[in-house]
Amino acid sequence: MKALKFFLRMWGFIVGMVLTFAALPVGECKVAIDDIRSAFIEEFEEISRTTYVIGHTCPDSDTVCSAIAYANYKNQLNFKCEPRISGNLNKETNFILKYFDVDAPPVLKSAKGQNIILVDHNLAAQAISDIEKAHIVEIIDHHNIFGDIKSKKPVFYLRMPVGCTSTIVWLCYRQNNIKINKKIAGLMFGAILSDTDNLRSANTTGLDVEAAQNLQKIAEIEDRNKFFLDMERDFTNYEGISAQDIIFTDFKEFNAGNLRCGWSTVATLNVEERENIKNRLDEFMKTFSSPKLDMFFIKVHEIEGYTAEILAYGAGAREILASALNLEGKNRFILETNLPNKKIARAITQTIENLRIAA
Ligand SMILES: [Mn+2]
Repeated sequence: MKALKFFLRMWGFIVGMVLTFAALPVGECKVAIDDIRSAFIEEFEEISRTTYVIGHTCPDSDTVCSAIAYANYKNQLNFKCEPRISGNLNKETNFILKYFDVDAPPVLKSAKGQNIILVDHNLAAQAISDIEKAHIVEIIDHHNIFGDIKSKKPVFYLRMPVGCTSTIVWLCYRQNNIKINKKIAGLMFGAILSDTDNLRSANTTGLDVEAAQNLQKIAEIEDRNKFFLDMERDFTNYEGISAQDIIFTDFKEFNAGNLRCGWSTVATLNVEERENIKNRLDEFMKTFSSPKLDMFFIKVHEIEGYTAEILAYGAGAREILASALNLEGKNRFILETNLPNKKIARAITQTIENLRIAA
């Protein structure tokens, strides 16, 4: 009897172990995922036609590089895909493409009637203008879901809370055991550094770090920091650009309580440049006024050491900023580690609302 009990117990243990380990490898699932993906694309009558992979308007490096890398990935799986862009490339993206000797994708003039894969966005306002007339077959993205892109049929929607779309594309290659060539690796590497500020921004995940390390090796880049600074040098060169243009290149507005605030973000290369630009912008702001804004904030950050200084203009703006950042009594608002704009804007809004309640 004892022997039987022991045998049953051991049998249960062995079966349990087998089931556990059988469930661990995801190899079997990967094939299934790709079957689903191809089934969706094949449902469209125009399957023999090319599917265009395209990112958002005002293209940045992630949107362009992910479109190229994802089209390349789909082609390895025997789909007919080509990357497209929806606007002019910025200096940073031009640097990456030139560095790895890759041609810029052509501009897609119209999405009407085309098979489209969206990368790096899921918002109609950021998509090519006639997106509602397209057959969207996939969305690969890492942003919040706004949900105003409509599809006529079920789409393959791959969305992960990581720092960069290229990290998701890298994962697609890995999960399907598809070799990444040096050029494609370089593009994805550049995109990840761009979207994560060289793996330092608050949205950087372990997966972004792993992807960047792997891609850096394939792309044969020796020094990541040097590559990043080279990539940003042109992008942060404001020679010949007016203070007003610098301030309004990356500008947003937000409501804080009953106040309307302006927020400008300016990237510089290092602390010295941060100081230079700060002085230029501060000089300009003494003469600037906007009738519809109550407060105006400018964040000048530098990418070498990842510090920032925030400038505040308008009645009470400095006091509110000091309180929001816990920097009361300081005459300059310097962040030893750069913070996301959203986080600062939220703190400002909270401070203003608290004041309103107290009053
Ligand atoms: Mn992105």
